[in-house]
Amino acid sequence: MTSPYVQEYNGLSSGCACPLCGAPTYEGNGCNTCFLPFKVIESIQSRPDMPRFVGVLGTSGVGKTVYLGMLLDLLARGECGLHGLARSPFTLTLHRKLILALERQRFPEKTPIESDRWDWLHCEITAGRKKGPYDVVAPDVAGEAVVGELESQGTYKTIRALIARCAGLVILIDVVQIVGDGKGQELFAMQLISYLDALKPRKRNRKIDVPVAVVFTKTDLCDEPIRDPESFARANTSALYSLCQARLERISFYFSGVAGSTGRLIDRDGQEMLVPLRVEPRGIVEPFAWMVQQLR
Ligand SMILES: Nc1nc2c(ncn2[C@@H]2O[C@H](COP(=O)(O)OP(=O)(O)OP(=O)(O)O)[C@@H](O)[C@H]2O)c(=O)[nH]1
Ligand SMILES: [Mg+2]
Repeated sequence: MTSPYVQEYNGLSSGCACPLCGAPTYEGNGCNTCFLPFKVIESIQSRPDMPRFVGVLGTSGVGKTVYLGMLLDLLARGECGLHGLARSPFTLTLHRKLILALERQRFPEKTPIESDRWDWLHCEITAGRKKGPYDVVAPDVAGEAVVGELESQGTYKTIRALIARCAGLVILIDVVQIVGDGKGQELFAMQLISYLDALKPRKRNRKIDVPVAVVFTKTDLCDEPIRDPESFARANTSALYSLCQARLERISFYFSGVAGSTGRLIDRDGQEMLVPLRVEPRGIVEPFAWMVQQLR
């Protein structure tokens, strides 16, 4: 049986429209415009309804891979009233990479910059009785690609297409850098919101309707527990906070942490490495749960 989705996009005889950017694609190939891999197109086409694309974005080293891998683990078990069922084997690759790394008391490898090497997730999400189930698709992108696209638009077409198309956005911010008085993380998040603003068509003077969750990561490394993320954002990232209030219709602030305790190892080359000694995920599902509740 052909799914309604395929029929809808079968205007072209040789293939279908790319579910991410809308450009024509050809049978058996990924998208030549935004580089959405064929396996993702195929997985989406096998489903009856169009998925929601979600962006989980942040600079390199902010914790995207760790966050997404742990999110998949918790969703598979069912947390915060959310259940996630992997809809494709490639979803399990991202999940497995994190779990295998944590089992060895390591963090996963950094994500390669080439978009054809990114892992993707495609999950069916059930959020209680009121909503769903519906599908969510998200890539685990490299931070350099996000920064590169913000700095030179059109350089990383997958990132551009994702920001233009996303139904929801999770922006990760490294809390250690914020507490250390660095402005880079805040400026990155502001640039990303401005880019979203530029790409999302809407009526004049209206705020951006896409729900945005701002997540301060690695809170396990903070000396002081942070109790109220919104007050923390207002006090420590005031320019970002004001921009969010001015431009976003739906915004919420969160904290997350995956490691319960960490240690520092020095390898043979004298390189220092942070390793997780204990795994104690906190605040992983909450931002995602808020965001999927907002998705229309
Ligand atoms: N303490 C602590 N450290 C973390 C946590 N998450 C990530 N880290 C550290 O941050 C590093 C980078 O995490 P990744 O998830 O690989 O970061 P990323 O955003 O995917 O980075 P790119 O792949 O380069 O874009 C890890 O190797 C850890 O050292 C966390 O929850 N707690
Ligand atoms: Mg990564």
